[in-house]
Amino acid sequence: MAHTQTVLWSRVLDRLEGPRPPKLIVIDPRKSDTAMRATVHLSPKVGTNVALLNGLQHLLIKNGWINMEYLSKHVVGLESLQRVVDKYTPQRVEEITGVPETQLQKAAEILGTTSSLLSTALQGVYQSNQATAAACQINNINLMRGLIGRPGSGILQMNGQPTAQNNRETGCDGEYPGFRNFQNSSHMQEIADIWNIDYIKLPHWNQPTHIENMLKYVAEGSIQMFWISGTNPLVSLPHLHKVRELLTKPDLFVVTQDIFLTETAAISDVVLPAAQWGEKTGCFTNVDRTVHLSKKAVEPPGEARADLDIWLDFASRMDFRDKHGHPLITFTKPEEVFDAWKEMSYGRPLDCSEMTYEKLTGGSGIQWPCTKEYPQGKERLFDDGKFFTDTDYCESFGHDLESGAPYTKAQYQAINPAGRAILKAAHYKIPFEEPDNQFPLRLTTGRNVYHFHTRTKTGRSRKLQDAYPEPILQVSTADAHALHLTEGEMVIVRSRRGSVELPASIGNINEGHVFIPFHFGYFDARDDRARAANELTIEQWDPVSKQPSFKSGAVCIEKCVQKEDEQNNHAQEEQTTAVKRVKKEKKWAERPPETSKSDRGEEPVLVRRLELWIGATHESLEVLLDIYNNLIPRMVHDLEVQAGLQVMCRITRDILQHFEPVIDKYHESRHYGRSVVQRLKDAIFPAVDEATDPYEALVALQSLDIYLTYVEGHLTALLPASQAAWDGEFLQAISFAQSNIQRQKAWANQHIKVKSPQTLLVPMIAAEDLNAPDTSMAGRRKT
Ligand SMILES: Nc1nc2c(c(=O)[nH]1)N[C@H]1C(S)=C(S)[C@@H](COP(=O)(O)OP(=O)(O)OC[C@H]3O[C@@H](n4cnc5c(=O)[nH]c(N)nc54)[C@H](O)[C@@H]3O)O[C@H]1N2
Ligand SMILES: Nc1nc2c(c(=O)[nH]1)N[C@H]1C(S)=C(S)[C@@H](COP(=O)(O)OP(=O)(O)OC[C@H]3O[C@@H](n4cnc5c(=O)[nH]c(N)nc54)[C@H](O)[C@@H]3O)O[C@H]1N2
Ligand SMILES: [Mo]
Repeated sequence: MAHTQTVLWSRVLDRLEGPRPPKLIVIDPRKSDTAMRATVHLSPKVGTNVALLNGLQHLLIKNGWINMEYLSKHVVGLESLQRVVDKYTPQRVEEITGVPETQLQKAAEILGTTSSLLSTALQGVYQSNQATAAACQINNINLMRGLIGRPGSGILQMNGQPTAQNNRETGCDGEYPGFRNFQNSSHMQEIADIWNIDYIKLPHWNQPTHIENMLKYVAEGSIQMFWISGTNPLVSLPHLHKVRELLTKPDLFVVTQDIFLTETAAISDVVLPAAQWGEKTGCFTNVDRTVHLSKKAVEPPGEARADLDIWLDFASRMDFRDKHGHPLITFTKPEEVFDAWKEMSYGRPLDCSEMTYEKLTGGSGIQWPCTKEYPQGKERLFDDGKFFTDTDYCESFGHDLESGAPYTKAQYQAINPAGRAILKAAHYKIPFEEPDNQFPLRLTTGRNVYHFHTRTKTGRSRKLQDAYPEPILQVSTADAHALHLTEGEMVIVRSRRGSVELPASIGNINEGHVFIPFHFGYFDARDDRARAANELTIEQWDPVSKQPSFKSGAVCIEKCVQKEDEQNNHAQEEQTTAVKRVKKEKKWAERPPETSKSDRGEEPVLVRRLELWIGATHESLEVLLDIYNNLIPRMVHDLEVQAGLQVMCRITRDILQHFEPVIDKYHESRHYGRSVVQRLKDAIFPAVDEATDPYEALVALQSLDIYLTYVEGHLTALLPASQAAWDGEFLQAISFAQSNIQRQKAWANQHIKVKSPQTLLVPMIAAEDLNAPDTSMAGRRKT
């Protein structure tokens, strides 16, 4: 906080220096400037936040320091949380995190006995192992104590950048405008209505595509143009070697929109010069929901234009239309955009409908919600213990914290929060890349107060640059000693992904850990050393938030100066070669597209794989009919099943009928699907003439269930494809098929359940061959 949230920190310092100073608990593997002021500094191993926070909750519960009255009225999930944190005794927590038991107890006592509690977290949580799971545990602590929504108490789960919060609010950061839930069709319909577009044109089959997936699509070639605005990925994304390779692919067209010629701009096909904050008008939101209006102070230099003007120009050239053929985007200046946003925010938690540019001028901003009820904004949220968790209102149904899979509406309703907060529990899991003999140290990366991110601005400010002129490797005194390192000595740091060459700075970090600030790329480098922290980092991300794990990975250190007879160690930067490569390979980009085609030889034949998938779906349905007609009756002698089979055939034929127009429209190629489906059928349905054993009937029904899952998988993929194709009839046909395959699965499952107890529990005359090594039905039949 002392380095990165300097406004918040100055307030903390005020209190610490004032009368009745509060107690400060800091959790950080480094003895940071924030930790220097802590009453208790817990210094866990990088990546063990969940274990530590579970340990604190364990002690809160064990000591009866939780507010049962608050919990019973306003919170759900206490029992499952209790079951999990029960396992995190101080002793076990010490084993996992390295934090001494007594320290943990001291911190828990402060948390458990304080009458007010403000919690804040940032990237040491969100960019570390189990990011979302850990962030939830912080919320849990305030909730268990009932210390939220009152003066002096609350949770500041911070955003990093001044514009990060409003990005999230408006839907530029992996979610939908106004905290709308993509799994809630009325939320999606609201957006479509406000924009006056057809519902199907709103992509909502999933959360928006996150950056690592975008890079994957670049690699696969399905993204051919990449527009980068207001970010400098060639310094800030993990595993830079790979990012550089991808963004300099000869057939990728890269547009960069920035206020400076960054490392990323240097490899781009087109650079759009943007105006920066003082040169344009717009709003941003603080962590306490205060919306500020920032007015243009000076004209942008040269050809630079405000981002908004660039987007609007693009929109008008693209001639985007709404469903009535009118221009989709009608606003021309920031205030009109703000008015449109007010409409979009209406009725949502962040309702700004009563805000105006006029109200935002002169004072010090207004907190949302700003509505008829709260025309000057609302100071405090959750003061009534009501949370935004109603099924129809909530932003998300939540996720499986370990796998990241979104919960369904039904799963959410089973928790039934109905306006109560949800305690989410999680067990500690070890990080993906743990140290080993080859890479024995834990890497973490982050910031320094003098620089902002990739230094496009602070690197150009003489005072700031001089205050912190180059990156360092922070290493513990013990490790430095073991490696015979001296302060300022040049070292090479290696990971499985790359290496950097930096001077060492010794002390104030846990043993076994190293820290590198990620600010330094290559735009102002004076030599050819690799020095960006992200040369080393791993492209892993949190399964829920999709934020990269910048605080993770294993590295080793080598001295630069070797013994006399050996060559000195050196880590060479790759940015310069990347720029040269682009200049050479992307020559086509400077010519008109016609020439570029012939330049690349013959036009490649483009194939779309939808035809294959439709063919395979069709094939799987035809074979399903075969299975019903031929196989099942031979294996399941059961009147109830026989009768049901007629129904199943009818349902399947119905699906096929609805599917026909799709085949006609998009065409199909059945060859590939046919060979797969035949192999599957042969594998799961043994070749028998007639079977009478009830055990075999059970197996046959299970095989049917597997087969139906195979059919269903095709539909799972076709549904989002039909949405992305903006084809309502296609979508209808697939939805129809999905629900009707579901019906068939329900039928098969019902019969499995009916048969299983009799078949599995009641002893029958021993079929010796059940123990034979070949346990397949066909095999047993032979013996
Ligand atoms: N001066 C300055 N201020 C900034 C920025 C900047 O670049 N420069 N950037 C802004 C932005 S966008 C952001 S996101 C914020 C980031 O703000 P912070 O999150 O405060 O900054 P970081 O340095 O990334 O990480 C914070 C601390 O997390 C610790 N840490 C690392 N791994 C772990 C772990 O596993 N567990 C725990 N408990 N701690 C760990 C690190 O040692 C580090 O001290 O700063 C904002 N403010
Ligand atoms: N290893 C490691 N990597 C990290 C992190 C870490 O802790 N460790 N932190 C991560 C975090 S939290 C963040 S937020 C990212 C930051 O990563 P980036 O967003 O890539 O870093 P910035 O340097 O802020 O890049 C912003 C770019 O926008 C430009 N710019 C500034 N104002 C404007 C404007 O008004 N319009 C336009 N079009 N451009 C403008 C700047 O010149 C700059 O090139 O880095 C991430 N990367
Ligand atoms: Mo950030």
